[in-house]
Amino acid sequence: MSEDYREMWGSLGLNLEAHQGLLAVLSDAYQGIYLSQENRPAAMQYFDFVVSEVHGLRIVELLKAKSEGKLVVGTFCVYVPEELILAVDGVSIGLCAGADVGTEEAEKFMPRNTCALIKGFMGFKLAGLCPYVESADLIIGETTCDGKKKAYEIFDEITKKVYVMELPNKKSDDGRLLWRHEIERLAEKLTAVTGKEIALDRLKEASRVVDAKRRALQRLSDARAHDPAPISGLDALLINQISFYDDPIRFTGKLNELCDELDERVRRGVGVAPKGTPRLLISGSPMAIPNWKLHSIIEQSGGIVVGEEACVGERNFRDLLGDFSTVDEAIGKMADRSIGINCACFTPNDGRLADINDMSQRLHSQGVVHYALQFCTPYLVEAHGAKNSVEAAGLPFLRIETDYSMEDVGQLKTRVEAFLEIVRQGRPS
Ligand code: BJ8
Repeated sequence: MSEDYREMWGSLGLNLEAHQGLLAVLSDAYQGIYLSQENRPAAMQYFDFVVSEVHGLRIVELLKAKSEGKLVVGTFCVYVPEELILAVDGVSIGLCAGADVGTEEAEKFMPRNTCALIKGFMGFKLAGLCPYVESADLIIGETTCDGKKKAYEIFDEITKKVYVMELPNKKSDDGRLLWRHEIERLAEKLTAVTGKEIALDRLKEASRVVDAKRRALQRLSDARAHDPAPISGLDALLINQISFYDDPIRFTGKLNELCDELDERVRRGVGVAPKGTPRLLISGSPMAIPNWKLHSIIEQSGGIVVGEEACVGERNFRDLLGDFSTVDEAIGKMADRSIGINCACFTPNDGRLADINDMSQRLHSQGVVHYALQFCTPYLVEAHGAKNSVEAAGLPFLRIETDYSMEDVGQLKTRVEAFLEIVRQGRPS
């Protein structure tokens, strides 16, 4: 951190000693995992800077926005339409959930067999380690998996800030209608809290900003289809993680600069790993920052990750909202766009199987690693269908179930190395 932010963290009620310890661990991990990579694009410097200021400068910006009367809204899921938050001049931020912190505190409220992501967001709050949750005026939850929806009840008891959107379980006509009503209800809630109506011109501007961000993320994804890959999977994952909490206009500008550099690399045949390096697609549970575990194991074992069929990845940016001429039409489009996301919380969810195979083809992936957090029942169960579908398409498949701890890294590395050998030989596992 370039400045001393202790006063600010203290005023937010963080546990200063524990927070200092967390930042020290993160900085070491970043050094070891990110800064030790070779031949990174020069434009990654901006994203390195953002990470170094994740609990510093960005929080200063959020507090400044609050002092100007803007609403800071924390979210946990890509079903929450960012456009609506921006249309009331709000700031949308993804909340901390990607590290094993405050587990002991979280387990006082949640069963031990709860996924690491849920224990992570509870733990960050309970241990006084998340300046985002403290800065947020409103936290939007959703009825996705059972763990999350029940955790939000307790999270609201603790923070008094949670508003929950009801997501259907099925993509039926009734399900779509329910979801459309939920988006209308969220619009009313945002208007009630801010006193600002959702006006067409503001919504159009918000949509332009969010779609531009999605387009830049699509460019990044397209660049990864090349061999040699112009950027590591680790760096691409980091950019996707940052897309949830950086200022969207600045982020889009910087990402487009990076993509220009990647296009140039592709033209010159420059890669971060030699041409012919085994290419893997990851599919499954989201990887919130600073969860870099699986990408780092794969890339340190001689493979390269070329895409993420995940919410911190393709599901977040694949579809644009596009143009509309009334607020009502925009709300209908928001409902259709987000319900097109193939999260394992839906049944049936065959669209996800098609997405995995489409991405594998487009990104020239030679194998699929299915990643599910321990106790994440929706994704753990869907691994069965994903395996059948990927193998039927002729690609090898590896199923990983893990958490945020480092205890199984050795074992995972052995399995990934064996899988990469299978991929090199070009045969299904
Ligand atoms: S749209 S994936 S962001 S719900 S890892 S908490 S599913 S037990 S996060 Fe998700 Fe929205 Fe779906 Fe995406 Fe539950 Fe699994 Fe934990 Fe999870």
